[in-house]
Amino acid sequence: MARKKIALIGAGNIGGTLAHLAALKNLGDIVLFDVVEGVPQGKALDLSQCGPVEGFDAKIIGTNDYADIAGADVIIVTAGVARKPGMSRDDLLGINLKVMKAVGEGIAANAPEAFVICITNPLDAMVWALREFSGLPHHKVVGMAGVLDSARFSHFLAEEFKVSVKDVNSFVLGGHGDTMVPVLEYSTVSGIPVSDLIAMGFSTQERIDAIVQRTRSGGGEIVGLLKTGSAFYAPATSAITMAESYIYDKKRVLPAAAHLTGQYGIDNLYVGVPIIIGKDGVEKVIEINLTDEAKANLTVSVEAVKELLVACKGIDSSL
Ligand code: TXD
Repeated sequence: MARKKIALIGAGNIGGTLAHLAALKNLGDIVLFDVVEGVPQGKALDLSQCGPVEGFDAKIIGTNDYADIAGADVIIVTAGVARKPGMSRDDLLGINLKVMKAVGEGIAANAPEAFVICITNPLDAMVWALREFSGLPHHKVVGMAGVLDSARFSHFLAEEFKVSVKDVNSFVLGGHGDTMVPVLEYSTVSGIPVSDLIAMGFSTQERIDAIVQRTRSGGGEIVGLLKTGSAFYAPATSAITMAESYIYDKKRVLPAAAHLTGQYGIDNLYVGVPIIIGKDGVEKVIEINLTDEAKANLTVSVEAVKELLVACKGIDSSL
């Protein structure tokens, strides 16, 4: 069986980490694309030289030519500009919208059968725009944020409860931004709801509220520390998990920005919800019951995504 082909559009911090992980996990041959000359080629050569040590046979090439992504099975998009301290995700809108146009056209011309995972911020608007520009079916274009946001939430909860992170299962819905919705009702430790753990004295409501807030600003906390860029290890791991679910038809239930057609009362928007990812891409959007509070939070989050789309349409009249 021929090896899968993974194309990574954007060879920056996340792109390079994605290539490393994809090679270590033997997901397939890897093409690193970037507009900057030399960087994808240099990273590809460096990564290829891990092969003899790690024992992977993946072919890794760097390129500035979209023709090289031809026939890719999975494409992960990180192209664009990352947040600098003091810059909101939305400030990135104008710059990254233009990038999505170029990327969307490159994908449409060279790899229209691919499963596309968008990571570029502001995520919910960029994944929508990328889908529009590429013209791919909605179920083949998805945004990565929920897996990362949930991982951050789970990490903080595991630290708080002093339990293995392996046993923590948490859910974050809504847009990837300050309005994201960590859903406590579906967050558990080996099936035990957070509210029960609070009742048992593992934590207090105040401390959990603070964790919810820290999760919401989890990206900003790292930007503030790094000063020259944003998080990249956990974002890359999260996207690779989604790619694996597609490649191996795992049918994992993962929170991700998916195109909604009436679910949760939301139409024609990309919003973070639980989905099943399998060989057909987004195979199902799962509609969970939400408390009134979570519903209200989701509405705020959706309004923020809508505002971004209005701004996108203002910038590019073809949208
Ligand atoms: O949860 C999430 N979705 C995110 C999103 C979590 C963390 C970071 N998130 C966003 O991912 C971040 O705000 C950025 O928009 C992307 C990529 O982050 P990364 O840290 O990898 O940024 P870099 O290191 O700046 O890399 C971006 C690369 C860089 O090499 C540019 O030269 C390249 O993108 N770039 C392009 N590549 C191809 N085509 C075009 N047009 C292009 N423009 C820039």
